[in-house]
Amino acid sequence: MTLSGEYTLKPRSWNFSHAITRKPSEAIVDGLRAVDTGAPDLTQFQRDHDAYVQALRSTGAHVIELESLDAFPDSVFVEDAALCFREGAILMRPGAPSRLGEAAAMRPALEQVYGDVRAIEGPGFIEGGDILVTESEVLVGSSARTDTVGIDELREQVQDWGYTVRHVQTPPDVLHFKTDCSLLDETTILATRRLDASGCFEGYNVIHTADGEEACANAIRFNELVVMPSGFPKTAAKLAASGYRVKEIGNTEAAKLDGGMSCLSLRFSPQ
Ligand code: CIR
Repeated sequence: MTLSGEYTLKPRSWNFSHAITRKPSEAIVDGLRAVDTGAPDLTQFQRDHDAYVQALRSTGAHVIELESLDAFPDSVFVEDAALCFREGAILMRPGAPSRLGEAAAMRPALEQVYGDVRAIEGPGFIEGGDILVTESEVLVGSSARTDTVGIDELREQVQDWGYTVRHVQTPPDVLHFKTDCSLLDETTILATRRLDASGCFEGYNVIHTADGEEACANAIRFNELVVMPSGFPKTAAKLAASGYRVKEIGNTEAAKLDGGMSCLSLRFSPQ
């Protein structure tokens, strides 16, 4: 409370009390990838994953680390299996057949923290990586994994919680909408020029990834930190110069499977 007696509400789009992660499994070598650049090294993956969890915890958040799931090689990328709001959580319906079962596997963890856990029932598909929740709206990109029917069902499911869903396009040959963008604060987005050129961020301030560093567009704003993959110095410097506190995390192994910083966690503050 301020001296004048007003409550200062923290922006819900980047202030989080909780996160859920899942440990990488030995099966990670069978994870999906657009281009095969070699199998990820589990030991390095685990090291980077530990550093990621530590970074989230350093902000004071409670991080629930789930055990690895050998039946689902891509299950370390928890973001695709669910979408969390203050009011409740929604299990997604991943468009990749090998990932469909990850949604149900996430239910028990979400029921520990939420009284209201819903699910996309289908027939459409939708993955969390295609969803950017800003302070004012929920942007969902159509992609090879997310279709119009899935987006329409999400819209219906979140209507009574007061969220507005806007259907946008993930660029062709890009895995997910958030492969190319991240939320930095209530009004600012980090995006590649190719995605920004689609016009989907009209009304927002957009900071572009530096030329040649498009692969770092997938970052997260988590409390006071902007967590981004290491190895992208020009974009990191741009963000620091704009006043963000940047924390770099190794991402070489997840990147072999087209994964980045947002994919590795569900971030939320249950009411
Ligand atoms: C996949 O293709 O589904 C995984 N190998 C990578 C998922 C990355 N998730 C994300 O961007 N949210």
